[in-house]
Amino acid sequence: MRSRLACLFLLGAVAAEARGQWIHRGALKTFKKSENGIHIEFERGSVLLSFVTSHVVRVRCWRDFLYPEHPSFAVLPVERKPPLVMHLNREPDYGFATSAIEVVLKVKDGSLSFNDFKESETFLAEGPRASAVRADGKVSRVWMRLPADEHYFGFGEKAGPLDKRGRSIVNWNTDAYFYGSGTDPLYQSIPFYLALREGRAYGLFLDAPERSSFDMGNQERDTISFGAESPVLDYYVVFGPHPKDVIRRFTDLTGRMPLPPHWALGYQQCRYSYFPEKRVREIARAFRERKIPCDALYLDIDYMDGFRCFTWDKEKFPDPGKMIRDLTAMGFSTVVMIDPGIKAEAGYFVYDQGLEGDHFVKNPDGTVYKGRVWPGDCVFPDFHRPETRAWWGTLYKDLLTLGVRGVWNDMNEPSVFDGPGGTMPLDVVHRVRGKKMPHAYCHNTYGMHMIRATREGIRALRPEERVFVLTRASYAGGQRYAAGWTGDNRSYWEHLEQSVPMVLNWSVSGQAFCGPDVGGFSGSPSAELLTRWIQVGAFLPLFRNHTSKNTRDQEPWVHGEPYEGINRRFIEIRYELLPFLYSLFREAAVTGVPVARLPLLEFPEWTSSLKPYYDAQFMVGADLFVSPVVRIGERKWPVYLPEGLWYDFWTGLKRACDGKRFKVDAGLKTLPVFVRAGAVIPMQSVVQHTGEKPEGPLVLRVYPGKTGRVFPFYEDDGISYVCSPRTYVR
Ligand code: MIG
Repeated sequence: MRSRLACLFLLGAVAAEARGQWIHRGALKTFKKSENGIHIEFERGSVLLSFVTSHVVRVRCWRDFLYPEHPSFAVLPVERKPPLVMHLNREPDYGFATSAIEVVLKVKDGSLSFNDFKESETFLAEGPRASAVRADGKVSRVWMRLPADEHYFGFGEKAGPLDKRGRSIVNWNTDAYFYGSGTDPLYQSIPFYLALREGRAYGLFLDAPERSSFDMGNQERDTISFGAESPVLDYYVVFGPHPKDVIRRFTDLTGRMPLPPHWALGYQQCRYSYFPEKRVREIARAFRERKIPCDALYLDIDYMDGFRCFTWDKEKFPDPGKMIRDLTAMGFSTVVMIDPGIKAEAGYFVYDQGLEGDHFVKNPDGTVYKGRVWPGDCVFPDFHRPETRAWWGTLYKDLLTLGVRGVWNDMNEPSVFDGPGGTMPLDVVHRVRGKKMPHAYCHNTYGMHMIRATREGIRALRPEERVFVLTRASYAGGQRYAAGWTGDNRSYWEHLEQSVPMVLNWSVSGQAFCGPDVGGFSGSPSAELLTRWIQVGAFLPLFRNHTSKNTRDQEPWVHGEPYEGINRRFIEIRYELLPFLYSLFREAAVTGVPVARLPLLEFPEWTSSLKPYYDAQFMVGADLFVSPVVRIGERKWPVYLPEGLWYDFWTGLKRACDGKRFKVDAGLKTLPVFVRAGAVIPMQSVVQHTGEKPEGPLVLRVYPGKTGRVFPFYEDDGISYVCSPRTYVR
C-alpha cells in the first residue's frame, strides 16, 4: 500500500514537472531597439515592448523569439502614428518613455515597471516571477505586484461584487443557465480591467482569445497574475490617469458601440416565446390600450419551423409579413432570434447551401462537426471565415423583407447540449485566415464573429437603417457589432441587485449597450420584485423585460394596481428621458465613455463607496445618480452620495450632502434618484413609442450649480447613418 502510494506520488510529480512547471524568463541578457519596438532578451524568454500611442504600451512575452504573430480579433487594424520614444539612462536601469508613460527595465532582476512619466510614479510593476511559459509550452502567465489600496473593475460580463479585488476570474464563454453571484465564467469574455488607486487609473487588456484568467490577489494577497492557454502573451497597458481616459483609450483600440437606432433605447418586451400570432397581437394591443409605452416585441425560437433558423412555423404564424406590418403600423419593432446551430437535414436550404459552400466547422478528420441543440443534430457555421460571414449575412434577406427590425443571436458561446463542457470539442477545426485552428483558439471569439456576420449582413441588405443586434456571447471589441444582455438570470432579489454591478463592469469594458432580463428569466417575480426591477431597468442602457418558458406572464400590467400604474410611470420616465439618454448613447459611440457609469468614473477619489452595500448604486451619464431599492420590503432606503450639492430628481429639492449616508423615503412608488448640481437634463413629453412625435417643446431641466459642465446634447433622425436632424419640429 505504502509503496503504491509512493509510486502514485512519484508519477504525479513527474507529470507535474512535465506539464505544470513554469519556466520563468530569468535574468536579463540584452535589449535592442528595432522597428517594432524594444526587444528584450532574458535567459529563457523574451519580451517585445511597443508603444501604440503615447498612453498605450503593448507587451508581448514568449520563450521563442520567432513566434508568429496572430492578428488580433479585438484590436482595430488601424494605422497609428507611433509616438516618439525616448531612451533614458536610469542608472543602473533603463527607461523607455513617451510623453505620458515610462517603462523601466530593472537590470538587477530584469523586471519591468510602468510609470506615470509626469509624476514619476509607478502604477504597475512586475513581481519577481515576471513572465513565464509552462514547461509544456501551452500556457503563459505574468505576475504583477498588487498594491494595498487598488481596486479593480471591468472584466466584461461578470457576476459577484463590483470591485474584483481579491477575486479570480476565468474567461471562457459558457452557457451559464441558472447562474448565481458566484458563477464564473459566464457567456462573454473581455479580458480587460480598469485599476483605480487614489483617484488614478490604468487599464490592462490581455488580448488572448484562448481560455484566460486573472487573479486579483485571490491566491496570493499581494499578487496580480494573468495568463492564457497560449505559448505567448500579448497585453496592453492603457494609461489614464483619469478612468474615463482609460475607457476612451481602450475603446480607441478595440472599437465602440455604433450609435443604435433610436427605437432600441425604448422599452422592449420579450418572452420565451410569444406565439401564436394571436398572442403577439394581444400583447401589442395591450400595451397600446393600457398606454404603457413600448418599442420592441421579440419572437423567441418558437416562431421557427422546428427550430430551423430563417424559417417560420406556418401554423403559429401563417402570415408573418402581415403581422409584422401591422405591428410596425402600431409602432413596434419586431426582433427575432437566430441561433448558430443549423439543423443537419438534407433539403433544409440553410444546411444545403452551407454544405455546398463549405461553410461549417469540421472534425479533425475533415467531416462536418455535428452537435445537438434545439433542432436536434446541428452543424455550425465557421464564422471566422469571411466567406462564411458573407453567406450568413445574405440569409437575413427574407426576414428583413418581412419587416423584421432587429436580430437576437443566442446560444453562440457556442452552446452544444451534448458537447464536452456544453460546447464543441476543443479540437474541432475552424478556419482562420486560411489556417486550420482548433476550437480552443476560436471558442471565445465564435459568438463575436457570428454577430459580426449578422451586423454586416443586415447592414449590406438595408444600408439606409442602423442595425440592432443583441447577443449573448462575445469577446473584447464585440461592442462594435451588438448589444449584450446578461443571459439567464433568475427572478430573485439577489439577481436584481446583481444586475447593476454586472452592467457597470461590462460598461467599463467597452460594452456601453447592455442590460439584464428585467423581471428575471427563470422563475416568476413577485409584484414587488417586478416593479423594483422595472424601476432600475428604466435607467439602464438596455431596457428589456424577458422570461422563460413555463413561467407566469411578466408584462408590466400582470399584477394589477397599484403595480401597473407604477410600472407605467417608470416606463414613461424612460421615454421622458430619451433626449438625455440618446445624447449619452451618442457620447458613448464617440468616446466609449459608457451610459451607465460606475460612480467612480465621475468621482475617482470616492473609494469609500466601495462597500458591497452600495454595489448597485450607479450613475447615468455624469449627472444622474440612481440608488435603486434592491431588497424586499424596504420603504426607506440608504443613499450614499459624494459630498456636494444634489437635487432630488422627483421633487427638485436641494440637498447638500456631507458625504455621510442618509435614508430617504423609498415607498414602492419611488426610486431614489439625485441630480448633480450644475446639470442640464434634456427631457421630452411621454410618447407611446419612439416613432411618435413628442408633444410640446424639448424641456431642459437646469439644476443650478457652480460646476460649469457642458451637456453634450445630440439629436438626429434616429435611424439613418446620415444623422440628419430630426424631421419633426417641436
Ligand atoms: O436554452 O431561446 O438565454 O433568453 O429565451 C434556452 C430560448 C435558449 C436562452 C436565452 C434565453 C432564450 C432561450 N435561450
